[in-house]
Amino acid sequence: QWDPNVSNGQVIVHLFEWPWGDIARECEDFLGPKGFGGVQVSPVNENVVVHQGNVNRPWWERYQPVSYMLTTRSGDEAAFQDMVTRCNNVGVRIYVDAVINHMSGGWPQGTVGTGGSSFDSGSQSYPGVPFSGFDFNDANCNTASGNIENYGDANQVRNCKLVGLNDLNQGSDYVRGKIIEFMNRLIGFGVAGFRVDASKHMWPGDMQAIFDSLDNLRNDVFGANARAFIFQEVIDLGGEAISAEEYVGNGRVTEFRYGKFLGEAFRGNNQLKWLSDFGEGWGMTDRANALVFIDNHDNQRGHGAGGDMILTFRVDRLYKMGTAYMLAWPYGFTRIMSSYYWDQNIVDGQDQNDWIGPPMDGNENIIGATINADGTCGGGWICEHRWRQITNMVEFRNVAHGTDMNDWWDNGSNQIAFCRGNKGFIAINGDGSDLTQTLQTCLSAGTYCDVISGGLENGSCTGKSVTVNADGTAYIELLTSEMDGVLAIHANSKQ
Ligand code: ARE
Ligand code: CA
Repeated sequence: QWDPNVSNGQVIVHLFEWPWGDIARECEDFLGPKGFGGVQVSPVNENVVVHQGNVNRPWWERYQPVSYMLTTRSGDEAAFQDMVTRCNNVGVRIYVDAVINHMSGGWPQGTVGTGGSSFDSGSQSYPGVPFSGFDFNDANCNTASGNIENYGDANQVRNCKLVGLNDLNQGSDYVRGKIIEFMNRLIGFGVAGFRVDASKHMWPGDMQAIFDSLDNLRNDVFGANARAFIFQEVIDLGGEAISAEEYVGNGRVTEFRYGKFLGEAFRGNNQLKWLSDFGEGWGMTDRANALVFIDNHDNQRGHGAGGDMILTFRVDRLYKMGTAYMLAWPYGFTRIMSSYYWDQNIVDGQDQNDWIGPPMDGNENIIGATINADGTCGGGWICEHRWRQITNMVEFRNVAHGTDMNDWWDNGSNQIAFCRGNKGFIAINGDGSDLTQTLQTCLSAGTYCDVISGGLENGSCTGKSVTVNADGTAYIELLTSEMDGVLAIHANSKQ
């Protein structure tokens, strides 16, 4: 199902590795008031507790399920349920990262799960579900190692192990039943949908059978007959046996080319003027099927796809420019990444610290973000979603929702501007020279506050002001000396 079931806004944020209690508070204090539509949360079900050499509680342990008990480092079932209720109460939706392709891989007997369940990866015994050897795909996998060896062979991509992870057979009624039961429990708590992890590694038909069997969403929250929003993680940069298009019948797909293309453009490997037809014109999937983002939890640390072109918080000026473009541009359903910081240690192009998990205390419990007086985060959390320039562009996207792009302008290289109907106007300067132009803003005459250099606070503008003339034109100035390379005004920022 392609509709995100939002009510509060058009942008969701991935609060990567956040504890449930902190997310509940964030919904009430920030996301609700700022017009965010929802939150993608980290995997909710029990996972392997990883201690392996110097690798201590990596973030990626949460992608190795042990059971469908709702106990992780983000909290237990009661905390999860409370979070969903409190977020829904302020109109903010919760989307669960559903890891249903596989269970854990490669851990000796005696390793425990975050909920205390025992399991044995080697004999494929997961008494907490229960799953046993019969429920996995080994007999359907034809590679010598049992792992995926060649992404050019669709059969092995779906029936063999992804990086050694025991591969569930979703063709089996029993396995389907357990997955459906798990997802329905979450729907019963009030979630609005799912990010479906490793979708490329499951047969679209099996997934459809599972999704068709899910309950309707909660009537009291979503009204009658609402269905779970599905966005499937399929990395498709082209050139493989499996394409994202095979999955659009089930729901949206993660459009990984989007962030890669934008990274290339903003990093100077392509000119911004070409972004005038960004989207289907660039070979990407239909906008109605796309879930888009600048970076995700994988490619911000060199996992997944996109390589070193991906923009992240580490290149903050470019990141804000890329994010502003994404939120102003009418393509796809948009997701913001919200990260924690870690020190990189790059050896031969590979970050040796790409495993590092969120800040934790001596008991290995996650220490969530602290909130500074200026609204930014502390304690090692980046909170891109609280960067003024990004938060304010969330409002821009909400205000412009339902309009098209019009009145594109560029200077022939990297200075661009466009309108969204008569609701919003944005200019971006990616050149090494000042932008000083009179441009069509499409807005009604008046004085507007630029929401990038500041914003409207209690009726007064803390940033630059733009005067729109009776004919909709305005003098726009975006100097290279300014902190940000973006100027944005919209119907709600009129002074
Ligand atoms: C970890 C260790 C491994 C170990 C394994 C088993 O790192 O060394 O063998 O555990 O013990 C995440 C991490 C993995 C981690 C895994 C389980 O990224 O490193 O393995 O958790 O703990 C492919 C998939 C795509 C997947 C990416 C990462 O197609 O679905 O790889 N993304 C999702 C999540 C990840 C998560 C998983 C799936 C697993 O977002 O966070 O893994 O649940 C080309 C192909 C892509 C391919 C990509 C990288 O671009 O087109 O399809 O993506 O290469 O291989
Ligand atoms: Ca599989």
